[in-house]
Amino acid sequence: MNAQELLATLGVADAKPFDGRLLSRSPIDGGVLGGVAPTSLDEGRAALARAQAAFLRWRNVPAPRRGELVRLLGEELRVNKVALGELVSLEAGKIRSEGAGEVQEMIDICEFAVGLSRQLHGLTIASERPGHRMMEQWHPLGVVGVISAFNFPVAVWSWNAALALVCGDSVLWKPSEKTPLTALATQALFERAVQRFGDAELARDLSQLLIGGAELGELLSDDPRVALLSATGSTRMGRAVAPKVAARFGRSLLELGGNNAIIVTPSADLDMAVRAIVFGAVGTAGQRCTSTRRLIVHKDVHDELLARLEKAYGSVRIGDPLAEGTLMGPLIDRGAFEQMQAALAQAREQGGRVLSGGERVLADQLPNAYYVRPALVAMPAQSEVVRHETFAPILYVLSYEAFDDAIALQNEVPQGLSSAIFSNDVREAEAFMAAAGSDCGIANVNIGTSGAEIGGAFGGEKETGGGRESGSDAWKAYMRRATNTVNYSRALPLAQGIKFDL
Ligand code: UN1
Repeated sequence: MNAQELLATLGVADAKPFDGRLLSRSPIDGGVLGGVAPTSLDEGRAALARAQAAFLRWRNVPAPRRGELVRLLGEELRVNKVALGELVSLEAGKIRSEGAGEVQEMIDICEFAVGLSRQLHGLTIASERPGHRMMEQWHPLGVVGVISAFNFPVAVWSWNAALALVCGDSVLWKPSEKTPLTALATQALFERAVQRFGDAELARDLSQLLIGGAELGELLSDDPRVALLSATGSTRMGRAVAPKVAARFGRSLLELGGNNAIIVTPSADLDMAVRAIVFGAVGTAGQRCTSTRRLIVHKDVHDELLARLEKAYGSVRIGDPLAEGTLMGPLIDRGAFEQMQAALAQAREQGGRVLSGGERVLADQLPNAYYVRPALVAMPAQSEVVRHETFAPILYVLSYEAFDDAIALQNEVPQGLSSAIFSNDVREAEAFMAAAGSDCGIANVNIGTSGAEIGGAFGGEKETGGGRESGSDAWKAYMRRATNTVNYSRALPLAQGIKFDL
């Protein structure tokens, strides 16, 4: 199906190309998929007022009932998985199974959140005073702003929205300007869930879209009604947004750049390592925040691993992401291609040797699309370019001799999202996960850096921003905690033994 047919299937009517609107282009061929009316600043302000009103209604709804709305959203996503996944492929250039996989992550988080809607519990705490009880409660927080990137154009909203909604919050979503159509389609599915909820008036405006540029991001950063701003994107974006939120003592949840490494040790299962490395470095054309960007290989297995990798890289099918057998689709746009080329030029200047790939392909047939061969680059050291996140399929290879040096290299970058080790030596694997091991939010053994399940808390340290979303207890960021002390005695003892008798 083409984009217009997919949008119609998904319930979006108003997405026809029109001059002066924000155009959505497909990275597959550079063609226009549709046009969307951008949200003006005034409209954004009005949406924020509606979001605040929706929060004030929604916070009083029992959490399991809030879960029902998210259950219905999950149902809509299940029914429309193929169509929405295909639209993700058209607009973001992901291969078919990764487009569908992204929608599966949305379904998964909805199911997780439905269960969570009956488990938003706090602790009961032993009081030091007789006849007293202490407890904590988790209450809804407010309006949650969500800023998302092109590479996970729909799932990032759901990781935030599914939790925010069961937590009693309302959501304002600013998707990437590069992927407005998938956002419209997701919004349409959400509206269907609202209609089926049984009390559409109550659920009105619980999640709204703000389509446009940085001025809308600023609105979310600056307005004190946005209690939590969850922002996914570059470290540069995070640096613009986070100080503004902090200046008004708002909360932010940041998912910024990653510079994820895989360490391959002498005992590693190289068959498994090769598959994990290729998926991590080449999957989504290297445009995941969890993409594998660095390989730290023990010198004893270096040559064999690289020979195998070069062979595997040579067999990666590049092209139309919707065609059967394609493993790597296009880069998102020309800018991404230029950044990749600039990084490769810097790598050469810094002593790197491009072992394979890096060049553009299919340019004759598709002059407005940017397909590349994934690049494998041997580096003499972890130089400046290696320490920088380039959102493209470039894998820098470093070698090591002593295990501690591998850990030091892994940690010696500004970012701290994901990391992995391939080792069958239990001491190495445990040391990698221990306090002095990987400093990342995600540290895996014998699986790669990307493709995390939603059940774990997702996010990372240092320039990655420190936020955690998705599973585990990430929901706590979307609620406020109240500590309650109840005195059921007839006396008023003070804590710490203080005497204050009138
Ligand atoms: C991202 O690239 O913004 O672990 C998120 C993964 C996916 C999430 C990626 N579950 O690769």
